Amino acid sequence: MLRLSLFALTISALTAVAQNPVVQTCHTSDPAPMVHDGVMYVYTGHDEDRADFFWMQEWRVYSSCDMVNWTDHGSPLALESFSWADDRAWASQVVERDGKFYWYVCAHSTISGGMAIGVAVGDSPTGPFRDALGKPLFENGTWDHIDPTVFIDDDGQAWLMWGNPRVYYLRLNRDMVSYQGELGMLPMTEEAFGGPSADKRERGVTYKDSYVEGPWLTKREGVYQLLYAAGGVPEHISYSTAPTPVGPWTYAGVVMPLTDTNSFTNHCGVADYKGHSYFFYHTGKLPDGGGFGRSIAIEEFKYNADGSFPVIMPTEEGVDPVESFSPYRRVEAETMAFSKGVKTEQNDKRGVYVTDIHNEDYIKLRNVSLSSSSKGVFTACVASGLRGGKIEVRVDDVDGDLLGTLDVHGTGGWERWKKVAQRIYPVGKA
Ligand code: FUB
Repeated sequence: MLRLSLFALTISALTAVAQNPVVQTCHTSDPAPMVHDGVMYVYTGHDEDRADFFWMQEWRVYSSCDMVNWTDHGSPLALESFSWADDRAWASQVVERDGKFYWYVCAHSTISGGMAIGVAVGDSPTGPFRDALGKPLFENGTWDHIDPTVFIDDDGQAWLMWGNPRVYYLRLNRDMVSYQGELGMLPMTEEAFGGPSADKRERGVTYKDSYVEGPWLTKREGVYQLLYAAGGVPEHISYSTAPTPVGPWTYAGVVMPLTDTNSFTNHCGVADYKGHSYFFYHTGKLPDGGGFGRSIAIEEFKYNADGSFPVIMPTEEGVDPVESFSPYRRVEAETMAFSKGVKTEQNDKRGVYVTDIHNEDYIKLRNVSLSSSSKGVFTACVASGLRGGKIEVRVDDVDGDLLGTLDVHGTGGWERWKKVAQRIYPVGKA
């Protein structure tokens, strides 16, 4: 059994197969993408293993430069980061302004006894983050206050929206941690959302659709778009459009229809990156997944000519790489296109590392630009409190050509890290 901290030269040039779910080392939910400095980040919730409710305790962040190989940055924000929060680390979103990163969350508040909207601030997209206020940004004792989405408009006005089963909003001040004016609420009408919100629907009446939760506010070609989980349980994703953030909103149709994703919730985020448009959502599709064990997934899509959303279906294949992956540099071991068996953990000394490595487990990197002729050296930082093991580097498949084998001996403890290196040979020469 091993722990791995970094690969200095790494693995394979594997070709396309399943890319969804994006993370296999734990359950991730409620994805919120953010592009910063040429990097795609996705902020997620964390469903506990074998949970029977959304007993969620922390938020996580992953990053990628090619959309298929994702680096796990661990959990820089958790319930403990907020003195007032004790439960339900539910959906969140991060935005950058003036060099600072604002992470809007919702959690159960010990102050009001309801759900509250909070905000953490950090100097980098991966933290560290701290509670910006030491108290919720908004709460009033009800359970409606979940799933914040944040959007900075072209005129500099930042909008915060959230809610289940109604959509609330606030105009944020430039400091991003205070607001002006009163709490607003969108009219939850049939015209705006295809039907009234779940609590107002009449029995026996068929509606086109209805807003439930998980709003994502964005703007395209001057039109505001609000995507959201819709239709009750199970949820699909729909959207509405408006000429201003406060409306009037008009129902615009279904974006991701109901299919068998093994999750009765869905929650989306949208981002453009390197000339492509991406739809982030979640399913229950890990082998041990389900309604309380969700996993983020991504689909690429193209907007219709008029800027409207096409219908986007969940797939296992997910997205293609947008550029190749160079292994000739330091690559964190917790960078993966896909993995089997392994987990990630973090501590203050080591940061994030790969652990729980057993025979036949693997980590796959995709679209790796391996030189077909040159030799290299594969270096890993490892720890093993037992006898250690072997790390094989293979191309294209777990049974593909062997490039080299790194022998890892016991290092004398699970926290005793050691660098080990092995020459890597061109394909067919190991
Ligand atoms: O993750 C907990 C809750 O489930 C979120 O806040 C909702 O959007 C739904 O995905």
